[in-house]
Amino acid sequence: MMTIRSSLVISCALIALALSPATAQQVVLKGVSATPEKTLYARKFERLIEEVNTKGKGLIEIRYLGGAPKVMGVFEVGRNLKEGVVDIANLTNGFYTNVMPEADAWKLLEYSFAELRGPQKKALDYMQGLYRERMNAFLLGQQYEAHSFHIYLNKPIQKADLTGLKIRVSPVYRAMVETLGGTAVTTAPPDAYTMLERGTVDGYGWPLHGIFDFSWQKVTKYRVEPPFYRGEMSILVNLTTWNKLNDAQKKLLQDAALALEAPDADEAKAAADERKRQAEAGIQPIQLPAGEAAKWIETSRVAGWAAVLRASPQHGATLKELFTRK
Ligand code: 173
Repeated sequence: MMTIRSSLVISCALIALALSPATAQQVVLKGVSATPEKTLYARKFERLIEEVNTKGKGLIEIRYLGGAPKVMGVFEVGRNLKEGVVDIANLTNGFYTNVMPEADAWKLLEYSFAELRGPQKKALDYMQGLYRERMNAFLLGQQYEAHSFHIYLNKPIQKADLTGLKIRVSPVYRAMVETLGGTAVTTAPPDAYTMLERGTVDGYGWPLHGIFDFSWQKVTKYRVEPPFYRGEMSILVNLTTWNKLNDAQKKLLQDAALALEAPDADEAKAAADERKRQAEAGIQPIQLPAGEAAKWIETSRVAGWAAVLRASPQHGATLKELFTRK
């Protein structure tokens, strides 16, 4: 039988528990994706939100405001994260170079996410320092590392040469397109459809995956092979918000994000399926001849690093050192 004394001990323990920070009122974070809701490059982030909200009941909730450009401009997401208007964001490097020019270097990284978490941790630590300094942010995790980029065109090319062509870009492709003689036009992804339809641009840069989300197959004739660079979508948290979280809240977010860094097991098949799906939709691959293909890749790399060094004389050389294999 429970004595008065033991029930008193239990009541005191319950009161203490209720007052401890771990059970303080749950935190609500405002979340935004820089890619439109329910598109490929928003989906993993949306899954993370569901998981955190399910497992974190009473502890933490991510209130999903939706994706850009519906809820805010694509190139505003990084700035809004920095200013704390947004607490957690899903965005790729090319969308926030206006806040952190060095983010552009992610596309040139020659290591896997797993290596960044292990033997190449100093590269990740260096970037965390820049996130802190430039945008008051913490990089929670990255996704889609096996995804690389293509130039899609409506006029055929035979060489690594974009002279006379106007290409929709995000900052990811700008240096490459310009070095190959093309004219780069920066737009938010959903704007590309009308521009292609009207012939305002002759093509665009985009990863292999995801063009069907925007119906671009209807206004695209060619996809140039080979792919170049390396994709990533980062999940960033405003650092002031992050620092206010308790250990349990941090762990829940961190574990969910790290789970997304694991490579997709069926990536090679998914890439083959996507090429087939594009072919069936009428998009022809342009296979550049070997020498031109090599020039295509080399130009992307050389022009990419030159742009990083130009944008960040202070950190560019260190990033090149940390990001490339010897
Ligand atoms: O807008 C883009 O073409 C771009 O840079 C990008 C990067 C990763 C995923 C989707 C788009």
